[in-house]
Amino acid sequence: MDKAETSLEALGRRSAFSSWAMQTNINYSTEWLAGDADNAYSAEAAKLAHEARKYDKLKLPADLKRKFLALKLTVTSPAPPDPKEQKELSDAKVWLDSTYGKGKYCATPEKCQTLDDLEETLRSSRNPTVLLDAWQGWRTISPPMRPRYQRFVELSNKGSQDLGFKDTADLWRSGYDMTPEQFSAELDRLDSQMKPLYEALHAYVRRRLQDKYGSDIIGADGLIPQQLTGNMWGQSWENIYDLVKAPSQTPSFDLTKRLVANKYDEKKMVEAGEGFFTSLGLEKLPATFWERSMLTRPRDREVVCHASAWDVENSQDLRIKMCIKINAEDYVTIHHELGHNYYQRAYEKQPYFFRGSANDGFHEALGDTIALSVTPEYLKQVGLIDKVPGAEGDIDLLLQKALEKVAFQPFGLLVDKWRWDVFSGKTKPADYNKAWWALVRKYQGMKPGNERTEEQFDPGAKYHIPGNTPYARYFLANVYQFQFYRALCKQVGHTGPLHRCSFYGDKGAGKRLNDMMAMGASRPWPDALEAATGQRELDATAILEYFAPLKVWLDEQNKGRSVGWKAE
Ligand code: X8Z
Ligand code: ZN
Repeated sequence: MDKAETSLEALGRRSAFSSWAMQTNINYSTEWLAGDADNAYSAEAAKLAHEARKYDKLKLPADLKRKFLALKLTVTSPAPPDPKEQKELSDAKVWLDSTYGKGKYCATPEKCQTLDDLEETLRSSRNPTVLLDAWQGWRTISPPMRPRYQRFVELSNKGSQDLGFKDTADLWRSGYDMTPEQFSAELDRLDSQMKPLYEALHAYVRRRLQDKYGSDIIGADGLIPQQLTGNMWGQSWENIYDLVKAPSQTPSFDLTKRLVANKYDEKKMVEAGEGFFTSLGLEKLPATFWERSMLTRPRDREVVCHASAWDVENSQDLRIKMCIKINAEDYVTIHHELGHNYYQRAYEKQPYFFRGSANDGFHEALGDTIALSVTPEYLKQVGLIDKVPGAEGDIDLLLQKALEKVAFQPFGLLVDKWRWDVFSGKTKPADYNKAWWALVRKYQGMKPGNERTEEQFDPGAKYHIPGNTPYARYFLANVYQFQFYRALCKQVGHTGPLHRCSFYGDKGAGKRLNDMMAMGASRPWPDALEAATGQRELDATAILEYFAPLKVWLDEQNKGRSVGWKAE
């Protein structure tokens, strides 16, 4: 095990440098380097994990057993035994990632738009024709991915089977200190706990969209057209807050406008995020963070803009890679990314296989927990707004947050529901698109902007599919973050409605979070959760408690109207 940790740490570092070079400057040479380094790491990990199977039946100390499992799970798409196929898999991974990064919609050869441009259109346009064009235009980047994705699935399954898993989905669901079946059941349990809240929000938003765009945009099935949600995938709806805000309530402030008015640039946005973490007693980011991070889209080269946080060398080489826009959405995302960096720094001293979070949902939840503390009271403290809205503004504040968090959950679930079926073979390649849209209808209660066929490959137009990043982690994170937040608010002695709590400046809250983060992946996740919250279970009551006043209000608004939709 010591030898495995040493060799994978070195190969992992090489792979991180190559991948950073590729993602911040996509070209033939950097793709070659990234593919080569990924291949070296994956092949070594597969070899070691395969050898380690001989210890499967031994009774080992808990620590060592955990490390052996981490060794098997270290590559999310494990290399098959044949070296030629290993190389083919690594090359496919890099190609899919860079193809997404380079993706452009060219309505005419002279007019090509990147994802940032198209997302801006979805955020701000209220013209249905323009919205549909941007929505379907982005989906022109992914049909070429289809055959390669199919091959990627085959090869990755071979690698997983060689390690004793049924398929790659089985491997992904093996990292949660319970069986894969129990994990799926946990997600369904949480989903049903939150469903009434989602349905109430969905019904309310649907009506307001009808008010805006006319009643014929919604058919008898009650499904919302995805391109009208202000987001490319309908995964969060905060960009259409202006359309759905409660007319009778006091309008709350517009954070995007306040950022612009206060002359925030990209760097200042990140400094503001850092300021929250340091207020909790955590150290400032290292000087190299500012030298090596990529904060804006470069004009002279292709990059992967999807936001990510890195610890390239595990020695304070923290960086983020992001194409920041001055708006409220990116303000939250910056806190999310810095949460990853602070987590990485906290577990730096752990042995290689324990340098990770308790499970992947924890890593995604940390920064979001901080961002929940970005309350009007906090924004006033840092000078972004002049006046804190009174209690009469509560519904609007909650509505705004629900458009971000509650709206997300069905999407957070469906992405991996799709992949689990793809990896297991339940969904055949000939039905990739059909299966995707069936899940969108079932969970999101949405429909595509226009007719979709198997000529297209719409899952490939969402970063995490070509980027091969598991997605259930974000669903979990949305549950965990409210558990963390509720516990910390209790610790700082907050009274009053939960959503008005900010633990900004509280060193005790910072210590509690950091102590949990410093455990890394060394203990089963319920232990880490307990350290931070006193609870050992995933529990959606915290998110439900947060939104309880909004739920009452939504139910009133929806009285006498239909709630729900027909998915079939
Ligand atoms: O991918 C991300 C982060 C990087 S880990 C920006 N998120 C998901 C997404 O964008 O789809 C954060 C929320 C969900
Ligand atoms: Zn993240």
